[in-house]
Amino acid sequence: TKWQSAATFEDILYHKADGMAKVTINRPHVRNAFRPQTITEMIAAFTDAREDTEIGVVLLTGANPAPDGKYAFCAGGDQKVRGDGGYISESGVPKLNVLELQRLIRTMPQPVIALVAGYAIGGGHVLHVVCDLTIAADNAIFGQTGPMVGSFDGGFGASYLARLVGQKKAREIWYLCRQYNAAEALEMGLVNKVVPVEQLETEGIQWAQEILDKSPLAIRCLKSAFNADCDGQAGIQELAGNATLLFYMTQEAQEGKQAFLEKRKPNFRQYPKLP
Ligand code: 2NE
Repeated sequence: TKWQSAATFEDILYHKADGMAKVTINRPHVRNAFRPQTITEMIAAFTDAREDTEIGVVLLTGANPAPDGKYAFCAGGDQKVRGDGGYISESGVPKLNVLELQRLIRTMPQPVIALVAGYAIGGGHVLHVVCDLTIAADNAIFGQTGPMVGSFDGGFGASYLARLVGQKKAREIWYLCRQYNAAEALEMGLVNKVVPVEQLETEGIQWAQEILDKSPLAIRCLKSAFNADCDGQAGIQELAGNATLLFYMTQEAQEGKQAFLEKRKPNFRQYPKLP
């Protein structure tokens, strides 16, 4: 795969190739922990990928290994810039914009695959949780730390995690703040597959290319259908948005628009009332 840089950022790398976009958190000196700027850049990259009609799958990963040889997907919010009202941005404003990024990953039409090598911890763990699929390297380590460091994610980080691994396991993960290895993560249904670390990207590309061979509208509708089961009215809105998109492609819907533009009464009687 010949990755081409798609934009230049400070905290992330953003590449595209063969129908795929790849977002790489690039702060290995802090185990790829994110500051507000990191999240702002990730939102820009994911928004670009969502709008790009050539992109069918997005890979999310961390830059590895760090100079000390250790691997990390993401160690969550950068505790060095955490202030009283959230994480302090360069402009001095506290914000938790990672929740907006979670919603973007969750609701964008294309599947997002997390490629996790090393630590996926805290808010970094929640990022892989909200991705559609997760492929783990054999050195991956998963866990939440919130109750240890005075934080928690009671949104997707709690409720969707419980959908993945069950209520008892999700409560264990949050209440005890233990770390789990790749085999344990696979067993509890937290990840889709475990591969040797040097094969992680190759495996992710293989999965992405298999998805890209499938009907994009079918994949899009399935993603929103899976979300609709968990996401309440917002999930139904997403699924319904796809129904509207498909309806706009029919002659019946186009008759309504055409009649309005031609200042005539629409002739909807010509269309079959399917059983
Ligand atoms: C990830 C972990 C377990 C790795 O441990 P280890 O021993 O491999 O590395 P070490 O020495 O702890 O870390 C290496 C360098 O990265 C920094 C460290 O401070 C250290 O730098 P120096 O102090 O040597 O200069 N680093 C690592 N994680 C960082 C972080 N999150 N913020 C700032 N610097 C960090 C170990 O590093 C660890 O436990 N990290 C902290 C994990 C954590 O508690 N994250 C925050 C959870 S809360 C959250 O993410 C959140 C939320 O709950 C709700 C909304 C939004 C965010």
